[in-house]
Amino acid sequence: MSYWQHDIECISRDALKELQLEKLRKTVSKVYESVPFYREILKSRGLVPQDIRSLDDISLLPFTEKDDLRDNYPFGFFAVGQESIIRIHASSGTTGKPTVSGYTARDISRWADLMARNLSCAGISRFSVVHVAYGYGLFTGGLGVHYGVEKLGASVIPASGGNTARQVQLMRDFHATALCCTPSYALNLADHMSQNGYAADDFKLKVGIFGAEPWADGMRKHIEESLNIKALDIYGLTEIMGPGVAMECPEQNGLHIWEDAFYPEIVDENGNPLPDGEEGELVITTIDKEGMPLLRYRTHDITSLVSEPCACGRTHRKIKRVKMRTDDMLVIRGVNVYPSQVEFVLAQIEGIRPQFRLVVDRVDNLDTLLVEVELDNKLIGDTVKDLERLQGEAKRKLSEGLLLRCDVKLMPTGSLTRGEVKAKRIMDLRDKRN
Ligand code: DLL
Repeated sequence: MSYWQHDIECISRDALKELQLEKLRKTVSKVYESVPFYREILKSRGLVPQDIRSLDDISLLPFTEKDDLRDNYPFGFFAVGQESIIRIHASSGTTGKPTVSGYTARDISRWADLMARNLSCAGISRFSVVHVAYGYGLFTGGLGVHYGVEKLGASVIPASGGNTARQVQLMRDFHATALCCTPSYALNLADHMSQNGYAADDFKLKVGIFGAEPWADGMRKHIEESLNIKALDIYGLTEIMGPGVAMECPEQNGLHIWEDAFYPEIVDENGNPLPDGEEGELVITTIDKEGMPLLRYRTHDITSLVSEPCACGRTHRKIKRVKMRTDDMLVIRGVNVYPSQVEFVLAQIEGIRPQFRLVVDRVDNLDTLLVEVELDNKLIGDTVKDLERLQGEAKRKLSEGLLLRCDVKLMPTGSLTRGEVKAKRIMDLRDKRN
């Protein structure tokens, strides 16, 4: 039996829009009553919730920025009292205070339901054994996926992150059929398997559900080949819910964003709405949340909306895979560099893996870029000459691809990720030099 909720996932676009408008109006009324931040902005614009009469009226509503959440840290955006909140998550907050998200019992149940839909979309059923190696804790990955697996009725292995050797053993012994973790950790698991003499046949894995960080098609190919699985992309963020806001279906050409729970928009750098198909920043309004509903949240993730019908039959629009964030861009000696460009170039070079870190520094007032990149384990044991040639090739291709001179350091397999929550792609030391 599958969890596919045909009525809602294949609902007609007109019925979906009607449902969205009803939920949007409820959400606006709720935040107007309960969240001073929104009430004050709406009042200052002379607006009351009843002014939202059509979905297009969403453009009357204010954007919410990560900084607004920080300014109201920790609970200023909660729309219910603490007695109604049953769980709190927070994102790591590498650049300041963490951003917090609070969930009511209904929110947790809705999230589990959406996650069950996501898993079902990947072909998982109650006959599946799902190994969850996303971190459990304040990070939404572990618990978010976990509750979805239970709701679906599959068996969950709550492995959390770390201890790769043990994870591989558990996956083999418990006959895991699905793996959920970050794509960079999936690569680590695959390496451990091949380094320790396991063959793909030793495992029953069929599908992987990977997300929480950008990963391109080169990385997908690498993972699919080494684990002999289908690798699907899952998107989400703490502020909006956690994993499961959007999920790739087996067509592998975009992620369905669940429009019965989220209202997506794409905007340009000035916040002006862009039509479907055009690339810009994803903005999400939650239309089915009680604990912390957000209006027009600026995700800073760059993507576009796909409105063409999908062969899988689901009618919810898709987002293209998120390759970069607006705030990911590095400016090095005046040249704009995105980590996704580096990943793209590295994917074309035999002998290295799409696992890298950009170290930016300033020497004698000049910016420098060092790309640390992991060697493919198949190359271990090759001669120093081979390594020198590989380093030279990577340096040349990166310098050409980025239009920027850079250095390359080859790193041992597995040295850049150790199953922490997410891969850290950028180390910018320039701030320390000022
Ligand atoms: O990463 C939630 C999550 C957990 C998603 C497990 C998928 C799987 P945060 O820690 O709040 O939440 O980080 C959210 O991560 O704004 C994106 O920039 C990035 N991100 C998440 N999923 C993807 C993805 C979780 N599939 C931020 N592709 C988001 C690219 C992603 N980037």
